[in-house]
Amino acid sequence: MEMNTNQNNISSRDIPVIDLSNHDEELVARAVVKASEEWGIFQVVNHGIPTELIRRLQEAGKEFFELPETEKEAVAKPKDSMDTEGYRTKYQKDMEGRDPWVDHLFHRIWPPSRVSHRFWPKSPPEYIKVNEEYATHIKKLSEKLMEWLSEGLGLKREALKEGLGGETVEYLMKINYYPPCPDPDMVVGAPDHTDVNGITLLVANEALGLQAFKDDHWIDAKYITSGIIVIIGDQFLRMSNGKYKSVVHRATMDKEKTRISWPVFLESSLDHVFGPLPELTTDDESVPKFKPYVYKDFKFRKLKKLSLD
Ligand SMILES: O=C(O)CCC(=O)C(=O)O
Repeated sequence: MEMNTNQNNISSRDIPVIDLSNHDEELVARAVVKASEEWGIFQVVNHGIPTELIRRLQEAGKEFFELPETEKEAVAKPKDSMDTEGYRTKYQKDMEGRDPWVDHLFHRIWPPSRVSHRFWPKSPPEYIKVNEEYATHIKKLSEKLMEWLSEGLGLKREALKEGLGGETVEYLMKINYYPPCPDPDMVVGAPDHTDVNGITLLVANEALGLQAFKDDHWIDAKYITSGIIVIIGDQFLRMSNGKYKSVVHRATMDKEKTRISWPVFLESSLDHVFGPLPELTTDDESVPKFKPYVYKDFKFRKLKKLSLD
């Protein structure tokens, strides 16, 4: 059946919420695996990242975006840069040609060898410290999730992390800043898409906007204070040989409130080759459903909307 992501069908079903503080780790791991198989998106609570740190991260990001444009331009993405890092304002039309209504900041937060402070705001002064602390925590949480997801594939705990590139896996912080929008039909926040990377961990402020597409319906991601939304991306869909879903999602606009979101994308370094994990396709019944790709080529083809095998 063809997927119609344009319809405005909103469902009252909720994206799964998983409490990581439950002492029965097997139960938690099973919930993470099930949500990744059936939804490709879920929200985790009591995940070990201090509420106060998330509050400080949000405050620092908000303060940066509230600076005058000239100050934000200090970390602008250079015009001739082929890389993602830097600040950009309203740049990409959606499929229907609607104008975007969002400003972005991208910078890597891990590994240290790939961190360039050139693109980290110097104002507010605590921006750097908060992001460094957040990087340590998000790395730990994401590695735990990857361990459970690897075991859910019947593999050793390190399998997905290693398949994504091990210690060379890059953590890319993005801040989306969506000002209030008087006419949401004319502009777009984030258009329908799946994430190109392995897995994304996102926090947002209290203005609603993130929606996931499931069973022909758009489903609102509920706001939970300090909740972290986990999104399975194309790399994990492929590495799991189709077992984990990369969810179609979008961000809508609020008429009155400014919405801000902080996704952290875990992705391979550009020259890394990824594809269905070899251990999953050893017997005759489990043929690889996807071809291996150098991540750089995969990203390029996806961006240019070229076919992908
Ligand atoms: O703002 C959001 O909640 C979603 C953002 C998103 O999907 C993206 O930046 O790729």
